[in-house]
Amino acid sequence: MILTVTLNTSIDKLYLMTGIKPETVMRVKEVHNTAGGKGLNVSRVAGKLGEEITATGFVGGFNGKYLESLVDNPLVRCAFTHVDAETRSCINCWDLSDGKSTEYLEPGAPVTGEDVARFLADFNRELAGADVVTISGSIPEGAPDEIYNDLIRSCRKAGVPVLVDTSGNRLISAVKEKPSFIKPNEDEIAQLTGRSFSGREEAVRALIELHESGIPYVVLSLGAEGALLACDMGVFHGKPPKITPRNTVGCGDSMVAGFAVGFARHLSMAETFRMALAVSAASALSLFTGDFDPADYDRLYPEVSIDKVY
Ligand code: TA6
Repeated sequence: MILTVTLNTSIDKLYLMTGIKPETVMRVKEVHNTAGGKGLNVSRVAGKLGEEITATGFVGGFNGKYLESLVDNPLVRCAFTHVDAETRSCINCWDLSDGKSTEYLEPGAPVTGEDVARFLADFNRELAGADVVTISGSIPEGAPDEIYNDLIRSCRKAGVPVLVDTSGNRLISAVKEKPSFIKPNEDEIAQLTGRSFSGREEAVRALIELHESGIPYVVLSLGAEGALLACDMGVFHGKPPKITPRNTVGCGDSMVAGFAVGFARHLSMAETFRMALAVSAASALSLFTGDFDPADYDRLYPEVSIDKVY
């Protein structure tokens, strides 16, 4: 079972419009609502890959109940901590005329210290049955800045691999606890190593430095160019075949889902990396965040190239 943590869940609203113009009144052609927040995207994709998921985090108010009703994969069990604060919405405005999208991420309503204590009790109860844990996204106001550090320490004490996909100071702080997997962007790698880098060679060196600091798997996403993975066996460049993406929002979450499933199934590094890249590329072909067509995944999986670069 993969235990996912989404402290800042969201009703993700995809607005399809044509020719978005500022300072005008725009009519939205289509609205698609999904249970969102990065960890919910991870949950949906990992569930669609066939793994049993327990989804945890905060949900609250009418939006919280609506979010749970949107979780429709029987493999994904909702084990959220219910709070009074209304779950936020995140809006992705998609312009059909040029395929460009702009996201508006609400901060998330504040949670109380009592809410946090209940979540930690819920998390530690579910951790007992977990094979892998993923921790994704931002945290709502009221949650301690170090909460991810506490969760990582609990996972390490329980001997459960923990994948962390967050950003900024939370990632910088979480790395101190040596999680099993991180997926920093270039700016975060520069913050973590204390120096900026340019070019593939310097990126490889920075990933090796982070790996050697005690993080078993360090991934740098390269977008359409795939990703670099630093691990005990060296540094690998994985690249999916060229595709024409429809919606890249949530592709990073899909990549995390692929790694989590690979870890849960004790697959080899190569199979895990291939799965992560294929499902991330397949999710870019879906209009909906945190979704993919299994036929796309099956077609892309053998086409992924993985080369050892160090
Ligand atoms: O990565 C896409 C996404 O998960 C959206 O679905 C939206 O929920 C947003 O990110 C949330 O990001 P945050 O960093 O606030 O958790």
